[in-house]
Amino acid sequence: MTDNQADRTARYPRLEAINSPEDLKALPEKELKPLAEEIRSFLIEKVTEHGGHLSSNLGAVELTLAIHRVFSTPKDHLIFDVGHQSYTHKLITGRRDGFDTLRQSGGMSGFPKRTESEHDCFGTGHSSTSLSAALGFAEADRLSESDAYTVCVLGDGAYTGGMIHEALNNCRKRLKLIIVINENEMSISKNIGRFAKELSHLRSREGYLRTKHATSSILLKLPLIGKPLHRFLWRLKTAVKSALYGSNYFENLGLAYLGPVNGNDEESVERLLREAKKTGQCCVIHVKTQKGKGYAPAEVRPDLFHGMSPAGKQVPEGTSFSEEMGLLATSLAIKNEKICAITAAMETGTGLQRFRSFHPTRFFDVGIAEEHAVTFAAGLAANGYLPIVAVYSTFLQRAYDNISHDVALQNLPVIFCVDRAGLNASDGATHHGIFDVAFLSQIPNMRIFTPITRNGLKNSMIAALECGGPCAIRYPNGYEDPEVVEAFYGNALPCGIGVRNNYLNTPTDSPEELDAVVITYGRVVQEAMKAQRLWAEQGKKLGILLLEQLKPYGEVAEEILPMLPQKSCKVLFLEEEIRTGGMGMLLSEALKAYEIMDNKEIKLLATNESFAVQDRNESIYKTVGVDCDSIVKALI
Ligand SMILES: Cc1ncc(C[n+]2csc(CCOP(=O)(O)OP(=O)(O)O)c2C)c(N)n1
Repeated sequence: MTDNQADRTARYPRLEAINSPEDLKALPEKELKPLAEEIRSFLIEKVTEHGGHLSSNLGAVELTLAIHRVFSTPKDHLIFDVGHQSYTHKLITGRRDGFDTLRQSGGMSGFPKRTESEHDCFGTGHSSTSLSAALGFAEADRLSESDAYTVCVLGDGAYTGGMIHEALNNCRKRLKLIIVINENEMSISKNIGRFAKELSHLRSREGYLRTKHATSSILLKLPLIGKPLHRFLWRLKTAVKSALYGSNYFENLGLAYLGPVNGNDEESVERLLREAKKTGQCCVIHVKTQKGKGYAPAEVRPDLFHGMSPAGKQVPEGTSFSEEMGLLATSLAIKNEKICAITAAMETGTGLQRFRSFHPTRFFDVGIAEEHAVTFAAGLAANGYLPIVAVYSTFLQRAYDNISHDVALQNLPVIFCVDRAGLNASDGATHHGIFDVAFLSQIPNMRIFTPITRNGLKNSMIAALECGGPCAIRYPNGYEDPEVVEAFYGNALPCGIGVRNNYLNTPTDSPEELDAVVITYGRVVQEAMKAQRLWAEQGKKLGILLLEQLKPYGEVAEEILPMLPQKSCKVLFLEEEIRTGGMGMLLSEALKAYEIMDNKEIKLLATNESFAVQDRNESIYKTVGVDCDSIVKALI
């Protein structure tokens, strides 16, 4: 046993003895509370060190223990919505050591992953998918006459997503499906909207199902009068219950509803789950938990500990792109009363807090509902307003048809502020923003801006507001790089947006001095600059063209022409996005129409053709093949 292991065994004796759900099932009841405490301490230690989701995991400890004591994965199927609360599940299913590599290159994912464990039957990361998937599992089990159960766990935030309600609409009573709704009154920030209110109003009916089950079986056994009497009592009970409690959404859909119970009390949850299992039918279990439980700072401000960075990560001084967007939108909206801002449950992440305080009537948090956010914006725009939809690149994916059919087809002036564009290292495949350029490029009428400085962001916002049609402004997570500002803008911060270069600094400089040109946009320009320095050491001159706008590609191509050498040379199109349908393909195509390109050798360097993996910030460019070395190699 290593010192490390010995230390862990001393501090987490119960947890160290749990290597599978069977070990948990064998644990005496009185050991569960101390085990939950050990799990919390372990999670706090590991997540504060490596980063990850903390508050949601601390809230879901007892709930997860109860599920694993009542059901048996992998035979039974357990699906976590978003999956950011699945750490206890990972601990119980033999992945304790994985917490030392959490969210790192080649390490354990922060989300459930089919390739990671047989206990992760379905991968998640984006919200509100769990119930549709669970329904698929349950129907498949019905078809194959399996007696396996499917349990899905979703938060009251996920419950605001339309897919959950589409799936509820399809739920059938006779499925071995348990839907656990974990209400903690929080999405990332405070949960809002009608669904959240309705959930919190649902009143306790503990024991109801047990009584109903027992009464039903007795009545139905009575000859002749059994069935009609059962029907009569059922109607009477529904009427009385409705009068007492108001109507219950789930019961109105024909599903059994149990709860709410304290989800941080393992015994209560376990009892409810066993009751639900006994019915053999589809049940909704409602639990209430405390987000951040057991860690005082997270109990007070669960939003601040929703997602944590690894210990020691330096946060640069200044204003992040998200904050800058929020500030710009707020000040532009003071002058222009038509500007509105919309977020899909990501107010803080997208920097819109100040907008909400200054312009509360023009701020809309629609819940985790990106499709709705976009079409809602289309409605506002069609009725004379100027909506800004601030959304992470990866979450915008699900609103593709809304952007195309509702916004672009009608050429409506909606501004998409596409945050976290590009690679987002440690969250992994589900969170990289590497598809937006490709999918937005296919949409007619759409303009795409790609600022990489705060000034560029401001100019893009102004241009977008003026253009009168749909625009996407995409920018990465984080802060502007002073070296990029220095190299491409010097002291003069230009108005307008366009193509910037860092090789025509004086009137006597000429593109003819260049040995090759890199055309790029976004944060990956930093890798091109490294390659430029490397080339300079060898006496070779690499020119970089930094694009602040991509689409319309024809306009951008025309702007580029005077900056290209007439002579024969290599031109490398570099992007941290997916290659197919991206800038490299489309802009090189547009440029090929000009004679100047006839003697150029075109190279494309982009994220290789797959879902990029999770990694450290420092190594992700190398992993996906768009780092400095790959650039140099491509130019040989
Ligand atoms: C489609 C989509 N939009 C946004 C997010 C970002 N996100 C991650 S967790 C979360 C809140 C989830 O709240 P809830 O389901 O109540 O779970 P809790 O964290 O409260 O346990 C959000 C908005 C996401 N994962 N997927």
